[in-house]
Amino acid sequence: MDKSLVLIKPDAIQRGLAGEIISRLENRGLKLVAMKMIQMDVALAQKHYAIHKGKAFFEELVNFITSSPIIAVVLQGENAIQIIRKTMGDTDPAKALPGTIRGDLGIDIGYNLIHGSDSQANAVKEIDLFFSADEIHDYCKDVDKWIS
Ligand code: IDP
Ligand code: MG
Repeated sequence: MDKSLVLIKPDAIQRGLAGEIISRLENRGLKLVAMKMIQMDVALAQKHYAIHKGKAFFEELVNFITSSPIIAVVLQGENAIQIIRKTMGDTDPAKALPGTIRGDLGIDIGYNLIHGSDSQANAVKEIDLFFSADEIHDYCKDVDKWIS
């Protein structure tokens, strides 16, 4: 079972879309196993987005992600990483397909509502940045018996 880190970004919180976005992921059948609202500091933002250091948009990205609270979520499920990325849509909302979170709710690449881990290795690293082991819940949903 994969686990993935999702961040509901400041623009989503500001626009009142947190519930809508989390709902779309829950509705796919993914299981919420951890959730917290935090305001990221610059050190955490730089670690989380380390791969983008040196790019033209890096400073803007760090400023934005630290500008207002976010909700960090861990979702679990078969192929969770891939399913979340598909449900998010293309990084640029202008290119994201209708039906995706970014394609339905976004318009600007800098304000694209959601972060989702892009690989198993990055998911492990990112979850570890935001959550301690005892904040991640291991529980069963009866419906899991029907689909696994
Ligand atoms: P992802 O969020 O779809 O994984 P990444 O390429 O990892 O996309 O980029 C991380 C974040 O950096 C994006 O979600 C977006 O907020 C921001 N970003 C990426 N490319 C640009 C750009 O060209 N201009 C402004 N912001 C960008
Ligand atoms: Mg990324």
